[in-house]
Amino acid sequence: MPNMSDQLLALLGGCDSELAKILAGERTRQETTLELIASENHVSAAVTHAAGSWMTNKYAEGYPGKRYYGGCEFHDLAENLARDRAKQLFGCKFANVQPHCGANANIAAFMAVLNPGDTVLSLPIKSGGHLSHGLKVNFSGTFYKIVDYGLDPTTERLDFDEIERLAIEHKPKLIICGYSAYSRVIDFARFRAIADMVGALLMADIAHIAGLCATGVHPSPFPHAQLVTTTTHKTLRGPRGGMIMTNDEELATKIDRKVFPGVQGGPLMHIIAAKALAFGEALQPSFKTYCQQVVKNAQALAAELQARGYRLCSGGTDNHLMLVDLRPRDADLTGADAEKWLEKAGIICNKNGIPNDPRSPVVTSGLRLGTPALTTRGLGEADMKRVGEWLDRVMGSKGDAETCTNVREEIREFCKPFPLPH
Ligand code: DSN
Repeated sequence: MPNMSDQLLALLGGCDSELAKILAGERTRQETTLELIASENHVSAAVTHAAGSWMTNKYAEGYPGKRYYGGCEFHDLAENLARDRAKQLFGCKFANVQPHCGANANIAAFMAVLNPGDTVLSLPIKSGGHLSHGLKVNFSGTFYKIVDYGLDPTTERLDFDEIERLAIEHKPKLIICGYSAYSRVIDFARFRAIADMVGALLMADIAHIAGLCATGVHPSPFPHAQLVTTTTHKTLRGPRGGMIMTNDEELATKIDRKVFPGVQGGPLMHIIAAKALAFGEALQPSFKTYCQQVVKNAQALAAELQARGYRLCSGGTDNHLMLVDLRPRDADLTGADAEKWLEKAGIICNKNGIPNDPRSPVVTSGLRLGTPALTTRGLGEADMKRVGEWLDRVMGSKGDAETCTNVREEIREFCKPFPLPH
């Protein structure tokens, strides 16, 4: 099969050598580094090229069969295919595949069920939640009354007694579960029981764990959550985008209206075509094996880091990510320094606050590490031991220039048998 990335670069080289150089540089960067950002992945060549296809040329405001523009015959087919595959994948009755991203999906979901000023109970970003779940400077914190629930300070896990107490006290209209930096299984049934107790709706934002939920590697939010939002590009390994799902027909109508015309204009039809393709890939048995390996790899990396003196928030991981408290290894080590040093050495990750972090969000005492991208490249549990050694060597040296250069070269060599999908 021809290498389509090479073909794209050759085409660009002929018409825009400046951009061709930038794209080639990024491909080499991805190919020669270890990607440990928990929210990133490497899509298949087919998804890359569907997302870069001529489907980008079309305006298709509206929904299949009810568009505001002519010429949508194939766009209707692509969007219906994406919707049907999403429903099959998650075992639900309705999917809107148009949100451009996870935050847009959340805006539309909020607008479908809330009025400005209504109360929402959610986990704040500083404890592992997402900014669109109620951060003051975000739309969510601006237009709605947000009540925070926290994690149990000892176990660093969800504290359902406290969540129930807050729900009874504040009577929220919406309770949100699903997080950006929480490494444990989410008990959706328990959340629904609390929501029902106070007459709230339950929204699960499964942006991070979508692939795991689709394959049964993490329990499904259905039938518990009435509203399910997600991104399509993290563990689900599709193009960058968002989606909203529900089983409730009345809610489905409201969601459609809030996505378009409520929040967005023309859908990104090239991305919707790529979503259809990625959902088809995720329906294959091999995708379940992949998701199982993502978790095994995360657990292997977690064990290696613990053996080297790092503390993992909540004591470990059940999913694709871990939150590493750096202080027990070195009290002066910050997430910001570690992120910078590791990048020099070819390991890409992000600094992350840990629960009750005494340092600011731009400094932090932690790192968030995830295994979806490395697992896509074919790395296994034994490789995670090596990754843990490199992480520790760089951080243990305090970013010493020679150590970073040596590790960078070792990683460049190590990556060769693990090419990106082209
Ligand atoms: N920025 C994403 C993440 O890294 O978790 C969430 O939107």
